[in-house]
Amino acid sequence: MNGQNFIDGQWVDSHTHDTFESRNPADRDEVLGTFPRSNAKDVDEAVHAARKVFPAWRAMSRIKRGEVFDQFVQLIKKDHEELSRLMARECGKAINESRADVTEGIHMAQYVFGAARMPAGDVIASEIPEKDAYMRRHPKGVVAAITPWNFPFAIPLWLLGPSLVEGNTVVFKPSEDTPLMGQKVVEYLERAGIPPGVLNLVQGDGEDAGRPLVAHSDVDVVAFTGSFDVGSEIRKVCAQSPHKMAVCEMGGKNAVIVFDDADFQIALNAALLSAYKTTGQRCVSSGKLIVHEALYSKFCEVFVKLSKRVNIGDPLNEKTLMGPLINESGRKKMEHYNDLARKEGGRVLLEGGGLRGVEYGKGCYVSPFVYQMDYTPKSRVLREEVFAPNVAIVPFRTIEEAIAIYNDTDYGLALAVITEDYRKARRIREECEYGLGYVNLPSIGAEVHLPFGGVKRSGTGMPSAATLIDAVTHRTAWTVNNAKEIKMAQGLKAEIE
Ligand code: UN1
Repeated sequence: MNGQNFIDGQWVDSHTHDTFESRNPADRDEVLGTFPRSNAKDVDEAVHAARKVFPAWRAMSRIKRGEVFDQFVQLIKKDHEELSRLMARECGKAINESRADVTEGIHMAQYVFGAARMPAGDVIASEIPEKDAYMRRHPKGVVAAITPWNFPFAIPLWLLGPSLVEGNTVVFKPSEDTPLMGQKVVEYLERAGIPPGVLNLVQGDGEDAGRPLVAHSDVDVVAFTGSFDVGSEIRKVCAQSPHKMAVCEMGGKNAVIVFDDADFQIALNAALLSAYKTTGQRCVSSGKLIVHEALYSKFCEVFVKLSKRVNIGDPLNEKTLMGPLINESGRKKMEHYNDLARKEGGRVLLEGGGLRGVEYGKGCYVSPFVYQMDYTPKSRVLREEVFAPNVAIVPFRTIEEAIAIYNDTDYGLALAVITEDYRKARRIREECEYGLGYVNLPSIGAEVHLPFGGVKRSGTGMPSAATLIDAVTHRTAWTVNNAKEIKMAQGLKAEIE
């Protein structure tokens, strides 16, 4: 298929007339489509279209804007399976997880449709009895949404849903690894009735399309999910503008903390799911298992035994747990960290990394790499994100040690704690640095109506998903005097003498 940009309600090619391909990471010979390699001129047209229609979209009833998402849900439900299969082919995500990704997108659309009928502000008390005071949310204007390939349906919905229902217009640039899913999101929103110019799609890479979009003077908010390096670049660019806000969800170095009283089965399953779902390519994946010394050797033994049984292969096979990594640089990065783990003193329990051979030859397949690692401060493999199934199992003795091992990273996104003791869980809750905490669960599996975001290098502290509303709206104060004379707060005299 020949993909296009969507600008001001029209499907158009890029001014560059240049294109790029989307290939199946499980079979690099399969081309899913070609897409426009857009440049600053395309971006400018898209932002211009979004700016032009903003007053009309803002003036529309919030409930009517929400109804677009009801229509969208109805269309997506009919094509759920087809979209899931396309996603599995475009990003290599196992089919069961691809289905869950589409479902999560549906959930976000349902959420914003419902939220459109909920209060758009608050009634607030005043010092003056005759004064009525309100907090009213106003849309900010044009939102640039830049999304990753690993949740190519759900995350666009996380960003587009709240932005659009609150009355902003959007320029959307999906990852260059999943342009087809990006185009699908827009096609369905168009069919659901989004008016021309309200949602614009610009395909392309970060350098030629993403950069001018972030820098554009008519963009008010940049909502981004992706790497720390790109996110911090975006924040710098936005900081140079007098008004622009950056909302960035970046990486994580997450962990599962297993206490000595843990339910062993829950601990194992939580660790396996956190490490291997999406082949370790979630920002909430855990490559650091912090395990109490009393359980350590048994845990290592069983975890490795089960890691050997992980089904790796075709994402469309129902039994597959791990599809391929997204691309060759993902595989190189994993191999780099496997080597680093050895250099930093890791004791390898399960050799893993790139898989070759007939079955795997056409994709970037990898197998789990598992190692024991004693904690040393500043260890890079225990602090940096790998985005692949590279798993360190680290022993600890005291809860203070577990907390220190968890916190010793520049990231602070997700943690899971496995214990039957509520006091231990509570200390983890209070003393670890994270945005998402899970008790007796894996570190993955957010729900759309909860905040999603992290601290430190993981994010700007302005969560995405449903709570993105705080970033895409201004809280305005609106005060009304009902008295026949002016009365002032703070005891200010209201007469001119
Ligand atoms: C991400 O990995 O970028 O919590 C987001 C989860 C998902 C979202 C992950 N719903 O696992």
